[in-house]
Amino acid sequence: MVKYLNDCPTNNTKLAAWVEEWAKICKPEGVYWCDGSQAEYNRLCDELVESGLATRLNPKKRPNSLLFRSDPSDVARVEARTYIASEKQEDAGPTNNWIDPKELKKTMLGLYDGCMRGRIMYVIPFSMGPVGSKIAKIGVELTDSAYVVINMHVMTRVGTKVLEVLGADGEFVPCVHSVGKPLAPGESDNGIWPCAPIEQKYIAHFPETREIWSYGSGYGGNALLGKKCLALRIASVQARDEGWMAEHMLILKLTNPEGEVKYVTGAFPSACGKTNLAMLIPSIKGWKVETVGDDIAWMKFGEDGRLYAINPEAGFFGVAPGTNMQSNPNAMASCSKDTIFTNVALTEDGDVWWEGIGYDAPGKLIDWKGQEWDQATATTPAAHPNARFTARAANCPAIASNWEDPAGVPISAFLFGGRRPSTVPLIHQSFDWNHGVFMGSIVGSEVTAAALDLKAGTVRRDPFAMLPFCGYNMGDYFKHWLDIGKTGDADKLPKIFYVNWFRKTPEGKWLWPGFGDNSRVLKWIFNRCDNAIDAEKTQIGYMPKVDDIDRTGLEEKVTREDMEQLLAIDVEGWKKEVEMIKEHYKRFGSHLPKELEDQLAALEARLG
Ligand code: SAT
Ligand code: MN
Repeated sequence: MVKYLNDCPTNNTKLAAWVEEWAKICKPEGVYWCDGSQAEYNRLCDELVESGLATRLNPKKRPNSLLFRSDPSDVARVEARTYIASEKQEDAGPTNNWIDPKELKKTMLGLYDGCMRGRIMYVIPFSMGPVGSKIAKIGVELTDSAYVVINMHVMTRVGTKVLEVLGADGEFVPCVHSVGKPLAPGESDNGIWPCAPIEQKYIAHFPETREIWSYGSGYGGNALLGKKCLALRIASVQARDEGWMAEHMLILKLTNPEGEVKYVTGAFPSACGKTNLAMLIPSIKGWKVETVGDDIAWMKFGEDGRLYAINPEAGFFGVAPGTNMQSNPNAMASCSKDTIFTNVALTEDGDVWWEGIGYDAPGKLIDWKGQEWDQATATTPAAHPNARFTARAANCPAIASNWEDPAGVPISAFLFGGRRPSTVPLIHQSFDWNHGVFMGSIVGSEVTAAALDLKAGTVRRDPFAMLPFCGYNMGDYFKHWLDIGKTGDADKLPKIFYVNWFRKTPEGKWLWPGFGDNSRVLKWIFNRCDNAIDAEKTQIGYMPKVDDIDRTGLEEKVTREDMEQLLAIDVEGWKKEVEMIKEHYKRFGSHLPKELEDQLAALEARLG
């Protein structure tokens, strides 16, 4: 017998039956339908504090904010336990883990059987995108984690209003999540983050049936199923089938001194400063950058033939370490209140601290493992390097006033980039759409000596920054990008650019200051979108002339000679790059589109 803790608020019989079915499998103590209200959020926060899983921060320092410490084994997405269980292995492609869906379901049903004993099953109806937007999608997540519920409250739009849009026969993506730690009668978590051992963790996607099953982890992208699982892996499959785009991209609004506005999206591998770029404060006078999204963009063609983007999320799940008043004051403001912190350090006066916050630890701390920590003697970091803040987008001072426009915003430019100390210049623009798709397909970051399994100087490719997030064969995903170019009108499609903030001199000195000064490159991009400025046609694409990047006020930091280096074409380096791209492309076998092979051959020919 399923026990319901509140009345079923939906007349969607499919949804009600699905919840009942899973309650019978997971056997929770009770089923609770989330309404998405502030009262519900507050109540769950209080319960989490009472149970010892969360610490309430000093309201004078961080109003309405909590700190969680996860299990040390449950601190990040686990790509090795993330699966695309398509019917055919070929459809998952060479970059995804695959298991036969029948076999995986059998294994996971064994784990789900009784997995919520002693816990509540929360039913979270959520909308990815503004509620009711034509671009938005509805999901429903079942979870036995109140931590997941409060994070979903911040990261998505949750509750009754979503059920109203769903109606009696609307479609939803079913998402099942359990921390995988049933409780015996009388047992409690005792303040310890519940999760299952690594070999029992599964983050599973069934692209044909558009289902998400997650088991054993309570953390981030493993557990907040609207984010990477739905908004990227499942949505990328839907986008392919329906002719739109689900991308791992920030969205920013750029206004020039004349008040003209353009919207730009950008895909960068992790640790390339995507959140910082989305929230940057321009160093050039009269220009304004505002944030629409920092992680995911869903784009559809509008009636005028342009691509319109929405941010499917409602909050930021940002990396705390390294975030400070210099690198990202807007992110600092976003997490100044109403924030859920995970795995940062706690100060004596009930505030948070992390490495790279911009000041020394104010006295002794409690580190992310719950141990006393003293900066003078510490040998391990106080905050986990992947410690996070979950903050409301509405609390970001740079959030664009129209960030929730259900119609989306029209995109003028796509940016790609990675960490490339050599070879790749500060900025270059594609000749056309297909050349831009080529650029996206070769995105990557140079491996540093810190990654033991890879040779320093080699490039770890992360096409379109989608490597862990594409829900189908990545070769077919390249083809989908090419198809979008065929559907769209060349004049109306976004222009495509490749940026590299990470160029170094041969001696290892950074050539470009980055952060707010990236606005200087955005200015060139803005003007190129209007063809308001000429560019030089080079072997690798269109490029600015040395004086075309505005260096006003930066002349000493970045000299004309530095600029020449930043914009130089390293023909030998690019020839080596071509060989590396050949290796990279081999992986996709017969799924690699001919157009990309042609692009590579053309680049090789242009290099001479
Ligand atoms: O944990 S998340 O997947 O949400 C964040 C990330 O890994 O980029
Ligand atoms: Mn991301």
